[in-house]
Amino acid sequence: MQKDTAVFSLIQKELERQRRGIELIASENFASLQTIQAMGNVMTNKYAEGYPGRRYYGGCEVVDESEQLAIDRLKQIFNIEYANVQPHSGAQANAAVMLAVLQPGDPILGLDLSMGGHLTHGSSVNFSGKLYQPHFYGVKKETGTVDYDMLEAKAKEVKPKLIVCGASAYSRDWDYVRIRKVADEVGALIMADIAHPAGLIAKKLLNDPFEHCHIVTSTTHKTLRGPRGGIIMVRKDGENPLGLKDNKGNVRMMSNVLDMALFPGTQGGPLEHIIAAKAIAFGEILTEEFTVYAKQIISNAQAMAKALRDKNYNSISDGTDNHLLLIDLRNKNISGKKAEQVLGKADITVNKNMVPFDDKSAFVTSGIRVGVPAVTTRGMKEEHMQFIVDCMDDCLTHADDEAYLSNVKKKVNEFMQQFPLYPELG
Ligand code: DSN
Repeated sequence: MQKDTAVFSLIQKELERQRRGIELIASENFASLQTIQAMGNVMTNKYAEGYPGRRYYGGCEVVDESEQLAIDRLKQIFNIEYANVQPHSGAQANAAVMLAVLQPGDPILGLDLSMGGHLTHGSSVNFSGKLYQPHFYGVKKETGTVDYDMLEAKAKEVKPKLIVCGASAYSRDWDYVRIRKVADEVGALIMADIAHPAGLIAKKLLNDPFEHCHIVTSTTHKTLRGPRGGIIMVRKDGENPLGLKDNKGNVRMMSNVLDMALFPGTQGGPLEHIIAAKAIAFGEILTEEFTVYAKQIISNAQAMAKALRDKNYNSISDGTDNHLLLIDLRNKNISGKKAEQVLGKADITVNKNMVPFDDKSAFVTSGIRVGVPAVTTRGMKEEHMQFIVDCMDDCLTHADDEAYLSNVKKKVNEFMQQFPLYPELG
């Protein structure tokens, strides 16, 4: 068959874009070359509905081994009893958990999307807000940190069946002990969605959600630096305070209920080629090299927070415990949308993001979200954060000067040559 040059030339173009730019999207990262190569393998040809050792197709003996390896490595990373590595994405993982533990119309309580939450935590445009009855807590206006008093008051008022913690634009750690206390009082389960900080939690650099939250979900491609995908995890498999039942009415272990909810509940055949790549990434996370990487993420984020503060940029909660910062641009007289466009012209990639109590819409926004996992993978250290912030500030203060922006872009492209990306790909 003829090589599809149309698509392969676009893949090459995307590689060049990634190489020359400063990637600050907090949810993105650069998977290792072996992880990427493993995604394009013959396991994509295999149907394997079911789980290792109990499939609905023949010929699964090899993918059984590979999926089991992914499961075992993931269990080792987080010291847990149950892991499901089949979710195609974080959204699929969350959908399966909700199917497992909720009935349609049940109340759920999550962090408001406009305050840093996630679509799948009850947004009205998402399945989670359409199938269930969503309620929200927020952050405090004065501090930008989660308002746990509000969470408690809301929980007592609406008696959620599920409390969701975790966020996509929140730079502080979580008080899982407090959330568990509330959950126990109102008889709720807790799902912690750790998609963003999972790599830092894996290395014990942040509070441990597994001790206090009944179910934990994540993506695998953010701070975990693996292939695109999702996972579902439980530390103590027997723990089932709501007495969850299977479709025959028997009370089951959490693992049984969750496995069934993922397949056949919400997904069909697992992507065994991606699961092989997950196994590779999980193996990398278990190394000491990844510990150094995770620590560097936090140091870089804090160096970036300082450099931004020095230039009078306000970040929500005035700093970070993790890998990201949410910058409120209202004192800089530029919208998030315009900032994203302007920085893009200099090959600095960020996303516009609403800030808590934003007066602009989600399409315009007053803020941008910046994260350092990807630039840390490129090899950057604290001292490089100053260069990035200087370039960002140069762009944002010359937002309508095309010639100036083009000069910053040249500087950025030259700077990035120090940090080769996939040199093996030529
Ligand atoms: N799209 C992810 C993020 O950027 O945080 C959330 O799903």
